[in-house]
Amino acid sequence: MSLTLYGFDGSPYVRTVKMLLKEKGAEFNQLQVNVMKGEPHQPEHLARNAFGKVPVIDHDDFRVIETSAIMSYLDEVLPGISLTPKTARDRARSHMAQAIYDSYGYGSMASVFGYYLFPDFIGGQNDASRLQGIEKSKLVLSELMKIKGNDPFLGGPALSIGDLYLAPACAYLSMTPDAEEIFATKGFADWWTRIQELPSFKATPPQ
Ligand SMILES: N[C@@H](CCC(=O)N[C@@H](CS)C(=O)NCC(=O)O)C(=O)O
Repeated sequence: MSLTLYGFDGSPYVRTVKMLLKEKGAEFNQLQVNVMKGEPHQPEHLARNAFGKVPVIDHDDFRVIETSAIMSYLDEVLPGISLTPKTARDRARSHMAQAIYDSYGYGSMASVFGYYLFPDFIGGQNDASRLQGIEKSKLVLSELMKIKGNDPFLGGPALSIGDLYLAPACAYLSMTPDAEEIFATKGFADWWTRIQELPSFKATPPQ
């Protein structure tokens, strides 16, 4: 069995996949496709993903693009702990977290952490978009914490794919002066402490 991950360590979506691979204890090769250098849009990577995005994985002769597909595929085929909750309701909670992050979270969070950490990549420091991003990120986190409720993780009692989606963008937000305001949401602090203690989180710092 061979497993190759295409995507560089600065990408939140790539880190989501790497955290799953670490949770599973899987062996894999990684080929750094650097988003900051525009490498996803070079012909070599466009042949892997015509939309010019990372991550991409090759599992033997089978290629998967799109983080949601990669995560559910790898969770199913790799041995180790399952990151898919056991009940239909907890699966829905994890899935809601993933979809909310994809649809409303990543873009708004990136307009905040990108402002400080990667201004050139997001087309320069735009205060209006950063302020809008702060408000939307707060809404996203407060809705996700409602989904979590009193459980330790977004999909219930155990770590699931939904948590692995949210963690990397929160790591970038935590490096900005806006983190305190965005993270003030009820329930977030406990979840964030738990995530930062995960060996899979510690083993995948952005570079
Ligand atoms: N829908 C894609 C989104 C992945 C994505 O946005 N990846 C970013 C890095 S975090 C990327 O490849 N950006 C390159 C670019 O847009 O030029 C997925 O779920 O995998």
